[in-house]
Amino acid sequence: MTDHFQSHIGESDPLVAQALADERARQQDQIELIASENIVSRAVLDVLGHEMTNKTLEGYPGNRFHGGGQFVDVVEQAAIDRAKQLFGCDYANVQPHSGSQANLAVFFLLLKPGDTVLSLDLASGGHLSHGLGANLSGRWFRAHHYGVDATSEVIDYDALEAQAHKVRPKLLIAGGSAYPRAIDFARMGQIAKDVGAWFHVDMAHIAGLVAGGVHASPVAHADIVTCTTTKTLRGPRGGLILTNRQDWMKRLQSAVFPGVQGSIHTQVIAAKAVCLGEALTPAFASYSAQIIDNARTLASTLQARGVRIVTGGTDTHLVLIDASSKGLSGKQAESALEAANITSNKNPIPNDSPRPPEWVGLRLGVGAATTRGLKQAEFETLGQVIADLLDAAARGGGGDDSEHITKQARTRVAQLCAAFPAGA
Ligand code: DSN
Repeated sequence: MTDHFQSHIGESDPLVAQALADERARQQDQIELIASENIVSRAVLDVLGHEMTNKTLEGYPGNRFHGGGQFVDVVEQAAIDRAKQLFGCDYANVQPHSGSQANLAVFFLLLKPGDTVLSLDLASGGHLSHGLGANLSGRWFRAHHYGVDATSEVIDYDALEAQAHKVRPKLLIAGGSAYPRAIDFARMGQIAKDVGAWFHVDMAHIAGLVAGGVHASPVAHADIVTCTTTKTLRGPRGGLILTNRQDWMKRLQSAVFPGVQGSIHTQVIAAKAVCLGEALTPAFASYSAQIIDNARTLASTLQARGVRIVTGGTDTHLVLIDASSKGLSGKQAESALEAANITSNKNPIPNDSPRPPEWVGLRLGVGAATTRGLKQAEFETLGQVIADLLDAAARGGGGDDSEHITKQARTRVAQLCAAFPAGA
């Protein structure tokens, strides 16, 4: 393939050029079901490779510490205005380098070391930046976690309310990385008010669904909202912070810069502006609706083949499989799919082992494949292929049977990849 990378980078750095070409081919030749991934538009890709990356700037539009920022000001202001319009809020900070950095800025704004936070348990779908012991948030704050109902596997809001009254958090956090159901932001916001806590929603995974109007928005219920611009929002790697709290706006700016970050990633901010502009279009709303239809089709197809789906279904882009329903660990299930060029990740499920090798969850997300154009019919095919692979892995022993199923699955995946090319 002769392209930009081979002609330009190939001369100066063949190793990197080869890895880039291989990665492009990998993306084209597999079906991406990692829930935090997506396929950005050509416009977003082009912007990420623009000379704007050369520009160093600190501060905010109109008030920079370095000269020459007039054109970056244009794109940062556009990103701010579009984020405000898209999510219906009064203030947006588009500078966080990631979702975790956005969360860190919120903690820096609102908390002191030793303060109490209450967030979703990791095995119930929470995120490591919400108070996990290995993360700064778990070391500096007293983190308590709420979980899900043992039977429905949906957040147990009554238990959460009782726990909030008991531990009296300064910050109640909603959201995570593997919770497939709609979150009741109104109820959680009320619980936070009742116990005198601030309510922070990390909508990283579902931001695109909120933008597209297929998941309730947290903005009216939360004091502060963070998200990434990757995942369902289908933008560059980076974070956003949104709030309607007029009294926090200035302090929040300082919490991001110089609180937890230095100079901005100028070209990424331009790419955020493009992604937010795309998310404001009717086409994006249709895309979000298709995500929900696709995820539900995938879940019901797998269920009909005897695969247990955590919570019994999905309201989002996520389908969380209990691989133990087929006698497999999450890692075994992930490997079985990977052998047929379907990419996913092992994940804990509620009440899972704390040890990753023993996790029995497999997390699937339909955002990227939906961008390729796969609809319900293709997700039904994909569900059958995945069930075949899990059944073959469960029978174990490798051998002809397993090789035959994997080969057949690879062929069907290759057909889907050819029919629905990745990227522009
Ligand atoms: N939080 C990780 C995930 O959900 O995969 C990365 O964004």
